Amino acid sequence: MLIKSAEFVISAVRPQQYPAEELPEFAFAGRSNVGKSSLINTLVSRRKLVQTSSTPGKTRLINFFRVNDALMFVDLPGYGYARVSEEERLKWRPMIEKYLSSRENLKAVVLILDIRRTPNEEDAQLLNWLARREIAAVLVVTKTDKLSKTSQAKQLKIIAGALETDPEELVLFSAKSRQGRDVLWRTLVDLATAAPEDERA
Ligand SMILES: Nc1nc2c(ncn2[C@@H]2O[C@H](COP(=O)(O)OP(=O)(O)OP(=O)(O)O)[C@@H](O)[C@H]2O)c(=O)[nH]1
Ligand SMILES: [Mg+2]
Repeated sequence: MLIKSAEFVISAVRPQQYPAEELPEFAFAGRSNVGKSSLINTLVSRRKLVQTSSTPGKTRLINFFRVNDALMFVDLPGYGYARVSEEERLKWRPMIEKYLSSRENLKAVVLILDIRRTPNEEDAQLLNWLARREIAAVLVVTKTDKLSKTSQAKQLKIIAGALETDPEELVLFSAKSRQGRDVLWRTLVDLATAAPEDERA
């Protein structure tokens, strides 16, 4: 995918702050520090469009980015970071659920997982929550550069098992080597251009 433009639009907390629902939208979700913001930067080939950090809990608001004037990417705050205050943790769920359940233009949620870790209860809960609302989920396993090919294959089985899916359903990704960038772009473009259910022949 050739990126002609990628720009920050707004940081939102409340629905009134969300931008217009005029472009196909993708939200990026996952555990704190899993690599959500890095993945977006890799997709848009901008090193610093989205702020990344080795300190977990960096992204606290819902950040909207406009790509090629054709798509909207939404960087969601990560879940499960123990050291954010209880107050912030309690705000997370309603803020994210409100966003996910209200966006008419949301095409899919890209759920990002760390190849080195077994998915936890929160990952599984989010996936189930999306399935119940018939929101498409794209499963991406990132940081593949951290493991050998043999360990990767082993982890993929464990991750797929924990999420009750097939290892083939998982997109392998690395912000470091850029593995998976083209595959993920193709998946997103297909989802963005697919006709809505009721318009299909
Ligand atoms: N080796 C390697 N490191 C990565 C990769 N993706 C992200 N990282 C590192 O992981 C750390 C967290 O990355 P972020 O992109 O900020 O993660 P995040 O999920 O946005 O984190 P929060 O906003 O805090 O939830 C940073 O130190 C990144 O450099 C990857 O594919 N490979
Ligand atoms: Mg982030």
